[in-house]
Amino acid sequence: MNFELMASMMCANYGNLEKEVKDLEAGGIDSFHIDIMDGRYVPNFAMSLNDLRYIASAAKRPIDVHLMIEHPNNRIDIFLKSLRQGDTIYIHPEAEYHPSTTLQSIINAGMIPGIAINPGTSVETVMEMLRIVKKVLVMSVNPGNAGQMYLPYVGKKITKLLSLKEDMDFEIYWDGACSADKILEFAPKGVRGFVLGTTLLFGRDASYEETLHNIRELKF
Ligand code: S6P
Ligand code: MG
Repeated sequence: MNFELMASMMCANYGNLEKEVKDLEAGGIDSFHIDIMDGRYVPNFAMSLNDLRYIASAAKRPIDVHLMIEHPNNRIDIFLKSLRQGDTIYIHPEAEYHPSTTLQSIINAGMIPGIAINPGTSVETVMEMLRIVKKVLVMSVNPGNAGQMYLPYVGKKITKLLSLKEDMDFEIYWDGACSADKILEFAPKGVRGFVLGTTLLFGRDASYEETLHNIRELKF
């Protein structure tokens, strides 16, 4: 089965970030998920611009930036300059007055545009943006922290998005409390990728290579 695995780098060991990047790449990670927070849109400060730049310089695989900041359009150039063509930027539509303008800036810079949808945000309220973006990051926890519990009501929203993705030409990605049973259930249904954090990848006895291999083989 073809699905992508992303590493949630706010869960990585900051004591040796370069080794983390190398080990994850050697283990077969598809991309690095960078959670940028401003302490306003979400009540936390996870990663910052310098973390993003460092990981982008150390990594060969693509970067996915998940912007949990107010009015990303005010600062989008800074992020665009720190990335390579083909990297992804997700914005939260609620955090922006004119999210389609921000998405257009991302497209014009040669990056992949995405939106992140909070658990309490309906598909209907982002419907027009589904025509613009290539990726939809479905939050299955409220944004702001790693290590939270899965919110089961999000499952219905994924079903709705799965029914729209072909016609509207986007792929669905999962972010939050991603466990083995979620991959087993949703990868066959067409969810394209999964952000892995404390639930499945980090802080375990197994090496990244072993864990990622087992996930790809669906050996849980
Ligand atoms: C949450 C953030 C996520 C987390 C991820 C961590 O605000 O957007 O990307 O880092 O959910 O994974 P886990 O398995 O600890 O929930
Ligand atoms: Mg995230």
